[in-house]
Amino acid sequence: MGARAIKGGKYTLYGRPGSGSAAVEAMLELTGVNHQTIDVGKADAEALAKLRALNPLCQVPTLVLPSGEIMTESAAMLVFLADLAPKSGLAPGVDDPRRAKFLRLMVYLSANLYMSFLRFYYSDRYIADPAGADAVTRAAAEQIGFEWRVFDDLIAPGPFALGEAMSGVDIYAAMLMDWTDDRDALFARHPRLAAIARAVAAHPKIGPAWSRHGIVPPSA
Ligand SMILES: N[C@@H](CCC(=O)N[C@@H](CS)C(=O)NCC(=O)O)C(=O)O
Repeated sequence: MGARAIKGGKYTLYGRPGSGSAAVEAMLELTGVNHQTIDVGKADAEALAKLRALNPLCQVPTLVLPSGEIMTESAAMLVFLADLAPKSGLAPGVDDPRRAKFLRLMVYLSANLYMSFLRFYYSDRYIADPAGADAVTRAAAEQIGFEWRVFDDLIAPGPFALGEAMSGVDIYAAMLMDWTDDRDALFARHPRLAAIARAVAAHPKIGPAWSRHGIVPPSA
């Protein structure tokens, strides 16, 4: 299938407010591809069964490409969609010297922070003895703090993760920042992260998607 077919057809994003589908929804808006979103309520057995048939992990985001192919993994979707719209500058091209850092940071966020948030919010899945779940949550919170410190160091000097221009990394990171338990403390410790969260939320095509997902930017 050629690039035109990939761009021309309709994408279907299975998501849920406040979930990892927020960044993918924002990217679909930014790249201007034809798409629809389907909300999968946590208690909607029928919708969950449909999602499970597409993605055995029954997780959102799950993206159905125009070809019918199923895509899971938020970071992969963001890179894929940003690559479809090279003029958007949301993903440096393969020849761009910033490409390696772009890929590194996208996978860093997915493999580290996203996973730590899953331990934080779904702690009972990570320990056989339910009595230990609180300890898993506390350890995840510590790890999240550490991983934001490392991220902040990696993106210096800023203002955006890759320098002067916003990219998919900033959008992905801004969504994950919103999941941080004590956001005010995070933003006080890391003003560069707060600035990214504000700039991403202020983007006219991202703001509406953020509102649908209840993402509130930090005050100035
Ligand atoms: N590695 C996946 C993780 C997706 C994920 O865990 N999504 C959460 C919502 S943010 C979910 O659907 N959880 C429901 C469940 O696991 O039961 C990605 O990056 O897309």
